[in-house]
Amino acid sequence: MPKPRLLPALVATLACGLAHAATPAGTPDFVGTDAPFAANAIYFVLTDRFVNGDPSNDQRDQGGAHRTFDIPVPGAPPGESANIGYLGGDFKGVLDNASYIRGMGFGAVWITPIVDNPDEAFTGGDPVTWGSKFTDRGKTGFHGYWGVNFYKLDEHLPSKNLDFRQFTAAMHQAGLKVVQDIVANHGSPAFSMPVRQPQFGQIFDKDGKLIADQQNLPPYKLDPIRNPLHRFYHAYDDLVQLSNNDDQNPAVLDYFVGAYEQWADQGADAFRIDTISHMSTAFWKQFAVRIRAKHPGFFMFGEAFDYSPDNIGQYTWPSSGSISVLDFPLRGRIADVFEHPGSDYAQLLDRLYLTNGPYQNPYELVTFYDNHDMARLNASDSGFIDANNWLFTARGIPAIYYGSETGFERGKAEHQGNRNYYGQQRIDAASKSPIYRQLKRIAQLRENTPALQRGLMLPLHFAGNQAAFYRVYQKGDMHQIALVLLNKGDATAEFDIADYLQPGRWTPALGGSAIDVAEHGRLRTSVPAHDVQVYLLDAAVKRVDLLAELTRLMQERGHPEH
Ligand SMILES: [Ca+2]
Ligand SMILES: [Ca+2]
Ligand SMILES: [Ca+2]
Repeated sequence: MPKPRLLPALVATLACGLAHAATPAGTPDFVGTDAPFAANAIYFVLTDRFVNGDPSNDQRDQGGAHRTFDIPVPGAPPGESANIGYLGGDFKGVLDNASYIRGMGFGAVWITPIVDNPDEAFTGGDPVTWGSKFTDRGKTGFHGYWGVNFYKLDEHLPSKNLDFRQFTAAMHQAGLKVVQDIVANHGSPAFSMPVRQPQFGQIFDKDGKLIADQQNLPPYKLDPIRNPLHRFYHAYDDLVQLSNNDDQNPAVLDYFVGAYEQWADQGADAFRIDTISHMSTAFWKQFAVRIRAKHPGFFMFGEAFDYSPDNIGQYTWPSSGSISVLDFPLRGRIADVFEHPGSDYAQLLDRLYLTNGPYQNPYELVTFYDNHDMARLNASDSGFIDANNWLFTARGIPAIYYGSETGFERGKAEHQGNRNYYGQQRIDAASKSPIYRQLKRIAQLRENTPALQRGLMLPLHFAGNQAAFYRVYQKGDMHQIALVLLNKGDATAEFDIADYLQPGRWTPALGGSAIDVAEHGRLRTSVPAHDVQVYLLDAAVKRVDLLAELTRLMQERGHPEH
């Protein structure tokens, strides 16, 4: 994992929020992660579907017979819609709402791939119908995952005086980091077209020269030995009709290292790696080493779309490049718990892997409940509020998909509204949503509470509608103990905490009265329905059994073989 380093912002937070003096020498470190990026919560936008900030880059006439703008999915039930064309969202739309995102308590924005995608709708594959999966006929690269030139911005994104470098600089100015979504596994759909289309199945280099071309051939008909334009690809398929980049070919590695180094040089702060499990760990190891040679500690997390922790854990190991992953296994349980009011918090416990787990460092996983490739969380407003209260207090780096702050298109999968256009009007009205108000409260709390961002997690009580746990950050002369109490029930819940409870004055971070806890005392309090309370004790850990338990958590954190 990236070398420990404290961000100036975190140091400032720690300086004003935490006790410094009176820490005895030799105080042990209790740290979930020191990766600076873990201080941020992530807001994920599908750029084309967030806000159209500049109609002049919409390319509404693009594509000729295979036009690309505004293509509704056929077969929508009354009152519903989905779209597979471009809808105009761009860098300016994201930047115009930087203060909205920042104000909600997020420190980073994950944007979909920025590289050039084909300028026509795809004519091969299977037809897109309402709710269909793995269908691409008639679809465009509005999502950005069909790259043809990975060194070039797609023309729908920038505006005058707002190229990528200017975009990242302005985002940084607004207090937001930029997570760039990157693809190396595939280019665009490459075969099954009735008539060959320009750009599809082709890849161009930095100078615009054609370096790979599948020529509309099925993969098994590729001839990499004799045809240099076929050498970029495997002669077997991978995902639908997408070209399958040859991860054994050093030229492929060079091409993508060069491209993504270029974007990192232009201000990307972190990478989200698409389809990481569709390429070898040897490829990613070399990729990560080369990116970090120029950008030390560069944070990356991969999408291995797999609910098995044993399958996805390997990507986080140093032998695979120390790349974190999206926490799919926990996501499955989060949906089970927060979509179903009668559920039990204990279902989350065995997907945390706080000790001797499959991950190099479970505290660096990116946690989430839905995204663009699955149905959005199908929960009530209360369910969303409860899910957010969990995500922003438990271990991991929370990522929220655009629109979730208002329950936008809840329960909807791709081709059913999942990726619909959000727009300025909904953003301007977001504060009317109870989900938004509670999300903002808990996200801002995480932003101001190092223990919630990066502290060790010690579960106390997970049962029915209640969960209680500590988060502890202690390093050098900085220390903070947080006690998190969650209630996802419809009635007020009583908490009576005694385990590992250190004496002192515990301050409620979300309002209420401080509680003085005596030696071997208890902390009794109530938490309203669908709410959270966090008590903070800004003190070094002194209680003997708490010291012992945190020492064990620290020693057994991560994968036992590393
Ligand atoms: Ca636009
Ligand atoms: Ca394009
Ligand atoms: Ca592949």
